[in-house]
Amino acid sequence: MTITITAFERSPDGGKGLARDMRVRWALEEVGQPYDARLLSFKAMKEPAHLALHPFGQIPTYEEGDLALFESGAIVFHIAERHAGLLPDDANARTRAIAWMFAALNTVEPPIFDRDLAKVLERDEPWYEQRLRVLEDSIRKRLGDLSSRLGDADWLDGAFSAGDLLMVTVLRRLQGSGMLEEYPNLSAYVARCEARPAYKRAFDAQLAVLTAASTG
Ligand code: GTB
Repeated sequence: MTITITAFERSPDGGKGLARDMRVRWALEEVGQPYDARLLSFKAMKEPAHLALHPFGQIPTYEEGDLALFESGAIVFHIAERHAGLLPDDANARTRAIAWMFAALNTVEPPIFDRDLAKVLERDEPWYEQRLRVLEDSIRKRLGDLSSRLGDADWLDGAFSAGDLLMVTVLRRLQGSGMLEEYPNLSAYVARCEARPAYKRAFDAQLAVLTAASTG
């Protein structure tokens, strides 16, 4: 059955692979599932056809036969459940990998997301610098704890899993901020993921969208 995901027609990140279709593309590449990408403008995302798939008018979505999904975490979880390669077979290890998926999205991503938002929306506020400091302190606390837990292991818990995949898509948003670079084992962890052939294929696919848009 053909899998179709949605992605930005023109990602505001300029091809850095920071939009959330990247995690879905990467998960599909890890498990060897081919997919099509339907590209959407910001306008099309808010039109009824897309709102029927995604109640908040966002990307990514995922369609496969009569299944339509939204929320990148739910999509990655679905892919990991259906195909070998992203969740361990052992029941306890599998549950722990799922806990890391939640940790990435619920514990580590929120202050990183809030910082990105503040940098765009709150830059002119008189309290901006103070707010930025508070957010960066929260991020450093998460990174410090994560760095201690990872130690010198390659992955968060045993073999590479969907937990690592989501965590790294979250950490990548900090690249170049200086904060991630304060934790050499986390920088190396991100680099290890970026070196995976499946990651590279996903990255190239999202970049090709932008290249086609700028030459077309
Ligand atoms: N919780 C949802 C999920 O995980 O799927 C969040 C989905 C979401 O935020 N989608 C964004 C979107 O559709 C794109 S990924 N935005 C359009 C809208 O809301 O109207 C977020 C994103 C966008 C841009 C960058 N960037 O330029 O660096 C990074 C991440």
